[in-house]
Amino acid sequence: AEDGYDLWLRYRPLPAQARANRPVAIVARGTSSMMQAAADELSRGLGGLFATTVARADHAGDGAVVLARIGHDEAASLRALGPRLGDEGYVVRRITVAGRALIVVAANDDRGILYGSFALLRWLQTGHTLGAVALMSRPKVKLRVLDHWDNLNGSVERGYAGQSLWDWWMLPDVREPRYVDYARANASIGINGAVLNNVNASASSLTQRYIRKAAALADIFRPYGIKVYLSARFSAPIEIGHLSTADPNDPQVAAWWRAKADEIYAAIPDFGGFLVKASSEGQPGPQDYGRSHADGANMLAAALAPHGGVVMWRAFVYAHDNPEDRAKQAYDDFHPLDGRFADNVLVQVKNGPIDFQPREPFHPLFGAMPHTPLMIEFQITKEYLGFASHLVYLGPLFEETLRADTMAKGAGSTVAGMISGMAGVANVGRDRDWTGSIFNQANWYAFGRYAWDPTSASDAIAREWAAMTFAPDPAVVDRVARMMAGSREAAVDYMTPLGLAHLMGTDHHYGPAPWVSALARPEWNPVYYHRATADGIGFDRTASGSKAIAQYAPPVAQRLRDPATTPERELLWFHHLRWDYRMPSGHSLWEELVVHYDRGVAYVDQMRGDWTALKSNIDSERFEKTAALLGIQSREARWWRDASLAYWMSVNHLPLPPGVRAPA
Ligand code: GCW
Repeated sequence: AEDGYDLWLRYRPLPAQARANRPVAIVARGTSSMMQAAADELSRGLGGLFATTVARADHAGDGAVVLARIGHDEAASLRALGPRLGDEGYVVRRITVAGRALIVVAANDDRGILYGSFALLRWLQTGHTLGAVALMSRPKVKLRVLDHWDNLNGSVERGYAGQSLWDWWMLPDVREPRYVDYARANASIGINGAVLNNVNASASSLTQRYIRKAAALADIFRPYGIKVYLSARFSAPIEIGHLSTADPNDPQVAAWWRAKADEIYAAIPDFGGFLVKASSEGQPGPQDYGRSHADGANMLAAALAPHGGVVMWRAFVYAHDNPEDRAKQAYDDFHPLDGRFADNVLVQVKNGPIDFQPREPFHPLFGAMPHTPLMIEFQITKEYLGFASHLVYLGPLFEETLRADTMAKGAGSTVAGMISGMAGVANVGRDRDWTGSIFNQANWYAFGRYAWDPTSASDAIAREWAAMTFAPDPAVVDRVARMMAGSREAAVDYMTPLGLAHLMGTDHHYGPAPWVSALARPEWNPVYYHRATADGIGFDRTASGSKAIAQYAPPVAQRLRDPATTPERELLWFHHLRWDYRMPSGHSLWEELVVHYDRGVAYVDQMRGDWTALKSNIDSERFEKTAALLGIQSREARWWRDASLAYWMSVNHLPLPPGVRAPA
């Protein structure tokens, strides 16, 4: 059945004319489990695409696909390319060796060969011919990691695709085939790490029992180049170590973590390291003992260093009271610590300064920590973007932040150019289609492709995904890519246009609630963010307000200070403006807001129309489910628009502008 389980690795037969030049055998020059995984995938993939059996062989006869290390065996003539491939890079070429025409997948390491094998399959799946293959690529970012917010009881924080993939109860004995398929999907897009458990971590995940379970998953993932990491609860020495403190400066605490790291590495020799959420949202951390984030991170880093592990220390902090502006705290806490972290610490910064909103400006820590390796954290799961029911392609969101110019070292200091790792909060669960909807699979896919190359173009990724997921037929690809292209902007328009943020319902974050004002902490309330009054709307972050703009490099701050030079899409993030403020379009701010809400609704209707037009091109199971979800989205886009406008009108007492509302 077409239930989406195969993701983008469908391998349905290519059209007959594309099958002319078919591969005759797969020859692996090596015996590692990674080389085997690559050969198995090719045998499955080529077999499916060419509707034939492509067997493994030892002899590379004419028409064989050969996997070999650069400079060796059939890849001997490619030696000169070695230095350009580095670690994990690959080359796929059609070359003639002793009169035999071969397809050679070559790399300096087996991981590169694995990635090259998937790249060859992708080449074919996206409608290209075997004879024309000529691929070469290497990752631009070293750590490409999925963060699972999975709890040990099987629930997933902010997960909208069913229970956790990991069956902790049955592990380590029951090794579900699904774990292998998860690893294949990740390897196909270059993801090389997985943090198994929620950052709101249970200390139990570090007990011997759970280490054995994690080790079983690590064994399954290893052939696919995926390292396992764990979220570490900072107070674990108290909870499972029976110490009276977790103070990072206490030698007993440091010794406990060293012993714990030794224990983990005995079970998982290539363990990746720890992800830590500390002194944030009620989680324990070094600040409980009057120590800094650097003290905490460095203590853990010292325990991992002898084994080659890293600490990914999150900068998502808003612990102490910050009634003035929550957006400022991460910078205030971390900027002074630049240069004080151990070599194996990476500071993991969310894409924006608040929390995975439909749109945020880039986080001011990018560019402000020149002596600290940074990771960027995106949310793939759509906590603030309509969960699994709204079609929102995140490629443009990733692209917007990665291309943002921090100006930290002059023009061209992009976020993409300064990151050592990319983490994505996973959107997978036990649903048959993994992600709760077919189009959500595209966000997992796009995350991996961006982590490989943060300078990618979101439209090209959408087209690749569409071809692999549906069919490499231009009529399908064009239409699907068109739907995806503006879907995120549409969600911004009907939820939080012109730089508004955090207007979602309390706790669940689904649906509009801009009127909420009485929650215990000021920065939990939507009114804290929009600041709408009879006179105007928006959060003043200029010198007359919270001064958050000063956290950006001077040329950026300069531009943001003035509403006229602030990007329109971020206008109300940085400025409180009168309802009659004149927009470049000639509309008043109020009129412009209404235009955006309408535009968002209209886009959803257009997506529905596009999808309906694809009915004869898509199998009924995937077609019907997506159609139903678009129905929900169309209803809820209107809910967002109408509830938001009704609320703004109750505040500004303005009538709906005449003539700007599109027909319903
Ligand atoms: O986005 C918010 C979520 C929390 C989450 C937190 C974080 C894991 O609402 O559920 O907790 O961010 O990123 O730590």
